[in-house]
Amino acid sequence: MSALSPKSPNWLDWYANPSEPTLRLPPGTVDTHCHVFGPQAEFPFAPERKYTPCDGGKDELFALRDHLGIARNVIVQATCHGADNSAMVDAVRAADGRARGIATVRPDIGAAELLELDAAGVRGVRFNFVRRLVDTSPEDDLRTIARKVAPLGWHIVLYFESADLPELEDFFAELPTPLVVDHMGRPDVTQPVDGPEFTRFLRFVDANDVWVKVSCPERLSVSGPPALNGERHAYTDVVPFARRVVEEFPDRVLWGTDWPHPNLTAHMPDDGLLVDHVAHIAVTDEQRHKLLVANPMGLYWPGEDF
Ligand code: 0GY
Repeated sequence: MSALSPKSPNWLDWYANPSEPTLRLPPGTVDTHCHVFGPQAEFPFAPERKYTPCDGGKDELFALRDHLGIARNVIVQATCHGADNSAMVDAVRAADGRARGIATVRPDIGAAELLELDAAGVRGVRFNFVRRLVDTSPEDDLRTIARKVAPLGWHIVLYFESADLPELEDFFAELPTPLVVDHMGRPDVTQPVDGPEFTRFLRFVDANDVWVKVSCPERLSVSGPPALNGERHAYTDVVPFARRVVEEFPDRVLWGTDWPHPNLTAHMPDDGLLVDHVAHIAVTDEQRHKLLVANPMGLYWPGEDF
């Protein structure tokens, strides 16, 4: 076997002992955005990857799920695994119906392979436009993929920087599947929540019935985590953005941990605190039930009881 690659310089590992959340998640809560990394010895990382992470496999993911009071996961293919979906599919299969997957595929993927992914629990593909993570994909290739996955009833998960939305918006609007946007389209939270950039994003969401993950406050925040003084209200500068989306689109918002939190540079979040953050962005029981249970169940486990 070839030698294992060392982690990227200054890589931050996931938080080993997350706190007990103060917020009790409603039964049936779905974490719609998490990843698995390897383990590398079993599932090697892709040669074209832009980073080499620490291991973060299915056993650790399921342990976190149980610790936080989460019922189900949607495991999104991480770019460090390229278009080799084996680690993600292995995790989804091992979850025994309690996980779905989002794959990365190439345009030449065949019908049999797509059906195999579908049978394993994959329900969508991710199109990634974040330049530090992937080489650019020609829009024609993405259209081909979209055409192939649409008949399966899958959706497309879009990951982009907010500054790139104006040039991508028309392409997104033409896609033939439901759309889900990661991390609220990565707003610049130093801008006003009613400023032109976020207003444009909200218009795009409204016009195209887009689903929005109000995830990753730790990635978007400039104010950062709380001081280590027992305060559990973190990432306060992101709250107005997430709350606005939850209030305007209560039936199309989704939440996720983003564990194992790739490519963070300043700090690694305590996943217990990320759960407590939910109470600040979805402030009523009804909002939280939609965000955490009803919406993701409708999208990923339609027809199943919560
Ligand atoms: C995220 C965000 C990032 C990375 C990936 O697949 C990935 O590598 O998604 C990032 O670096 O912003 O959603 O985990």
